[in-house]
Amino acid sequence: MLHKKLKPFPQDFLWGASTSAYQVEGANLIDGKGPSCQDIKEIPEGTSDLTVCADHYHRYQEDIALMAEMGFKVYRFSISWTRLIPEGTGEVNPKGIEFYNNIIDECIKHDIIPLVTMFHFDMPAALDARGSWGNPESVDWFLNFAKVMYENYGDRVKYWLTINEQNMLTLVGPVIGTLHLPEGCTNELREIYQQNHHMLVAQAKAMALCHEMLPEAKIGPAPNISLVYPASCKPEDNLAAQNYNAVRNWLYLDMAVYGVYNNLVWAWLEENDATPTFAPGDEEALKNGRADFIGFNYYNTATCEASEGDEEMRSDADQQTARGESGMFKGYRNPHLPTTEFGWEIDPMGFRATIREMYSRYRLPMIVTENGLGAYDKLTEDGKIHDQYRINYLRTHIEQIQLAISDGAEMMGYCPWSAIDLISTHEGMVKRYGFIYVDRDEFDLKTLNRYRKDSFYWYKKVISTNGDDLTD
Ligand code: BGP
Repeated sequence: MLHKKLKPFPQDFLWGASTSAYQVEGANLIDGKGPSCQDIKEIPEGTSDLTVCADHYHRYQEDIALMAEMGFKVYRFSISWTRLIPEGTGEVNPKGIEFYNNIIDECIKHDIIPLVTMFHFDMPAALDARGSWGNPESVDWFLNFAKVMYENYGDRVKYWLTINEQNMLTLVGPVIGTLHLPEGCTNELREIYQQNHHMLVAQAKAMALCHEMLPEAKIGPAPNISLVYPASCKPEDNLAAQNYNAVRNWLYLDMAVYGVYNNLVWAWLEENDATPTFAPGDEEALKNGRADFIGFNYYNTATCEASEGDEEMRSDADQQTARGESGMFKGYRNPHLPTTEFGWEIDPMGFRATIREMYSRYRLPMIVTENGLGAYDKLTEDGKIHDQYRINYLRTHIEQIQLAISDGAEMMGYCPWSAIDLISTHEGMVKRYGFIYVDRDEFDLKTLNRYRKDSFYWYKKVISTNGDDLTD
């Protein structure tokens, strides 16, 4: 659709950016924090561990002041489960409660709205040892954690996100360091989708509890949504794209919004003897969990072709590279899209297409909870970081949000990844995303001083003009 005149960003549009606890905080076993699955995982070779990260734990005041300087309206961060409850259940850690009180108060002091992710890839190690999300009790563990957060922070936190990228935990858990498979597991697919089911029920119950305990607050999911294109106009490829769209995207949003399993996914699970077992009350619980808005992460689209059912699927897939499922779809490299230095395709127009499709399916306001470019930034001798490539990436994506708004979609805000440099899920510190540069290398912690990148000044102007001026 060509627009003669674009609609402006809403006046109360929430400009900001995101981080997650285990990637930014460091201090991973300090002040009573228990280990999470991230602290006991095998660190990918050549990448930093999580002991220091960006040292946000000790420098959050400086970091939030820099966010305020950019004009942030919102800061999306996650709460570490094991900082609050070191063993995952039982004793609450007062120092952990205090730390997030400080973060929230610091945001409010600067007129920044805290947007809290309740779970970002960091299952308590003690609960991992008890089966992680595969244990039916995980629903209650999570609900208890949710209650502790609502009780302590609900007076000031009005926007909540449940589980970050549940779809990626399910699709590429080993890459993120989260998949827990019990010994002797004979049907991996069933095990994984049983874990997924527990997360879905946990999310639904946490949303219902939020509405009960904090009637003023709003809560939504935060999956990673990438519209899937067919590799060609062959009808077989189109069906494959529908299949992957269902498995990757709609399963999660159909559940968060309508409380039902996506029918294509269910049929595929049935076909593979992998349908999850429902505990008594699950069906009702899923129906009762109601998202008020949709948070979603977008990095690029996906493309796939038909699967004949007997081919080998690639084994190196991560969040943004489609693998394939025999007889359902097969990942395909889109030849029309450039890629980042780390091999992720770049597709701003696909952002608009994704937003349009989501809005026509779900009709809920949406906030972008991640979007961004990972690159090898360089600090110059005079303390500058010339990240024009990041500005280009962000600008072209913000343009597409405005086009999507002009198409009639309801957008609440934009929180790119990431506010500040932090550790990547599996590619270390050198894969930087932030507006704020952190002076450290993969293994050399250097000064940990903060520097404003070129994108910092650019984003500040974008925010101050409410998205009217996207020029350099
Ligand atoms: C998302 C995660 C983030 C983040 C981002 C970038 O999948 O929610 O935690 O890290 O992707 O990915 P990566 O760190 O792999 O570059």
